[in-house]
Order: sequence, then structure tokens, then C-alpha cells
Amino acid sequence: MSFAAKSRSAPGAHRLARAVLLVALTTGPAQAAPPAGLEVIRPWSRPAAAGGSGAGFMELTNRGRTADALVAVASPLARNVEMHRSVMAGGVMSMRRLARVAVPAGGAVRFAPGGHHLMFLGLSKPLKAGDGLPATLTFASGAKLNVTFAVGTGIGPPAPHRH
Ligand SMILES: [Cu+2]
Repeated sequence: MSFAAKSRSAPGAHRLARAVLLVALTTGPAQAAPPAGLEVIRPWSRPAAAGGSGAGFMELTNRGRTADALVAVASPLARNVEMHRSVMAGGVMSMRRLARVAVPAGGAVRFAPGGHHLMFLGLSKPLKAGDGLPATLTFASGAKLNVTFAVGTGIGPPAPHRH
């Protein structure tokens, strides 16, 4: 009985599915390439002054079967965003700018204080606890991810920079 009822409603459902597919096809090309299994977990930032530098921390995971790499970051609130790595050498902590950060297939990269981090240079407004710092991550594959870094109270400003 229920099988017969399903069969009768099928043609209508099929038309609906085709309509949805058409919409997907016509809107698809205008959008950025879909991130293939890339995900940002717990993006966070610290308070910072306008004109100064903000920091961005997160865990970047790649559930896909293809390796990718973070190659660029942009934010409407920063003049420029750089990828950095803190390096301890001879008892002195310094920063290295990175052109790309590889995200292995099925792996993850952690951006955390003392290691990889994002630097938001030339902030157009101060970052206060409770604010959101928007950014777009661009990957070597062409995938883009929009992320909002949650500004926490932090534990003091990011470590001093030596570039
Ligand atoms: Cu830095």
C-alpha cells in the first residue's frame, strides 16, 4: 500500500528535484570554489588597538583526500593579513613570515600562541572582547573560507614582534 502511494507521488518529486538542480547550476559559477573538506575550528583573537596589529588563532582541518595549503588571508578590518610562525632561536622569540601553510589530506594545522598565527596589520578599528574579526582564507586549490575570529579577553597583547 505505502509503496503504491510513493510511486504515485514520485513524478512530482522528480520535477522538484530537477528545479532545485537548475537553481544550483545557475547560481553555482558566481560563488567561490567550494572548500573540499576544509574547516576552521574555534577561531579566536585578542583585544588590539586601532592602527595596531591583531592576532588570529584557529585549528585548520582538512577532511578531504587532497592536500591543500593556505596561501592568502584578507580582512575588511585590516590593511594586510600575514601568516606567521613564532620561532625560538638562541633564547629569543622571533617571527617568520610564511608564504603558505600546508594542510595535509586528512590532517590539521594548529594556529596557536607561540606557533603559527595570523597577523592582522593596520586595524581600522579597535578589537574589543566580544567583537568578531572577519576574514577570508584563500587556499592553493582556489577554495575560500569565510571565518569570524571571536575576540576574547586575551592574556595580554600578542608577544612582541621582530620582523
Ligand atoms: Cu606575527
